This record gives sequence, C-alpha cells and structure tokens, in this order.
Amino acid sequence: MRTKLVVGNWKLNGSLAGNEALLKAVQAGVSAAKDRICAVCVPYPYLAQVGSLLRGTAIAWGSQDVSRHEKGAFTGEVSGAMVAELGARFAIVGHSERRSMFGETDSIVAEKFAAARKAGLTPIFCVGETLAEREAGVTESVLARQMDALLSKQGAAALEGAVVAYEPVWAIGTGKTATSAQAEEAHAFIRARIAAQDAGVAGRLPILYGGSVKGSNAAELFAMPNVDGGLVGGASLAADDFIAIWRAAV
Ligand code: G2H
Repeated sequence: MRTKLVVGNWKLNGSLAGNEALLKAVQAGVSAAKDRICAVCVPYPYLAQVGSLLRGTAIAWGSQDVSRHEKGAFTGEVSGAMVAELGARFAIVGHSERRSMFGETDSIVAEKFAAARKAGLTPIFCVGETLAEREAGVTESVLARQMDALLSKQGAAALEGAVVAYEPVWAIGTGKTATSAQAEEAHAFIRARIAAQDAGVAGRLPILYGGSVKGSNAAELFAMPNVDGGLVGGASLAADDFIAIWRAAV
C-alpha cells in the first residue's frame, strides 16, 4: 500500500489573517493518519507563519517552487535550504504554470528537483500535457519527455521518497477534470516509464492527480489503482472542500 497524499497548492493567494483562519478550519477536519498525508504548499513569504501555525499538527507544509541554485547572486531566488530551514517538508517543482509562464524547461525542472532533494525536501514533480497535445494524440510522448528529463540524468533512484503529480494542463483551474479513466491511464503510463528503470521505486512512488479536484470528484479519482491522492488548487482555499478531498483519500 502506498501512502496517500492530499496537497493544497495555494498558488498566488493568501494573507496573514486569511491563512490563519483557513488553517484553523482545515485542522478541525484533518487528523493524523499513518497512511495518509495532508499538506499545503504556500507562497514563500507565508512559510514561517504557516510553519508556526502547523508545527505539531497533522498537516505538513511546503513551497510551490524552489531555486535550482544553492546560494549567491541570484536576485529574487529562494533556495531549498531556506525552505527546509522553515520546517517545510515539500516543494512543488515544474508546475505547468511555472513551465508555461516563467520559461521553465524540462532541464530546469530537473535541476530544481535535484536542488529540492539536496536540501532534504520532498519534491512534488509535476508533469502533464496541454489540450493541443492531447488532441494531437501525443500525451504519452509529452509525459515521457518530461519524465525522461529526470530519469536520464538522475535515474529512477532519485524518485525514491519523492512524489510525482500528473496535471493535465487543460484541466487546471478550468473546472474540467480528467475522467478517472483518463487519469488512471496517464498515471499507469508514468509508473511504467519509471518501472522500466526500477520497478521497486515505481511501485512505492505516490503519483497524485491535479486539475480541478473537488470534494465531489475526489473519491472517484482516488479509487483508481494508480492515483495516490491529489494536488489541489482552487479547492484547497475552501476548508470544507479541502477536508472533503482529504477524507476521500482512503
Ligand atoms: C492544478 C491544480 C493545483 P486546480 O494546477 O496544482 O489547481 O485544482 O485549481 O485546477
């Protein structure tokens, strides 16, 4: 049995007062569970606040990105060590919004993955195809290219203890969710790609689905054998919905 994870991705949302109210409400509905992890990935400036609110609770926290650099003259960057020093456990890398709006290539994302690991964080490595790519029938080759950027240089062993998130770009924040069958097909493909190098690592790897996950569709998605939880954007900003998604991850 793989650990199930429900990870909120707050994106560019939050305020000191709002974060506190949201996390108090989420905490009331989330309890510690051996085989289920709940986490929130928050904007960098809130890591310290969220850490002090969540330390000792059932909810872990993380960042939404991390620099590929460790230190030095990189104005505006935030290193993995800085994120880890604030008690964070996770760092999302390669979210499609970073790839499409901030020029992150497959190789930059792979470097960020390595930097997060080096800092002791658990990277959540995001992959996914655009609508045009799905319609052109190249979903699997896109996923293969994105995964291979990591597998070819760092090997499957780098994914031990890490997390992958499959997020079809056409389902992100659009209200369109992939069907559970579409998600399962992509997740099984990703796992098989990794298994070709290391079946043990592939079998233990949590692969999350992301893209308009809600309380109302989470149970069906999470029932798929290769879907090990969700990376949740919009619905992670509403405590009731986020708690319902966490409850569906059994
Ligand atoms: C996909 C997801 C969270 P949403 O980006 O990573 O966001 O649930 O709003 O589609």
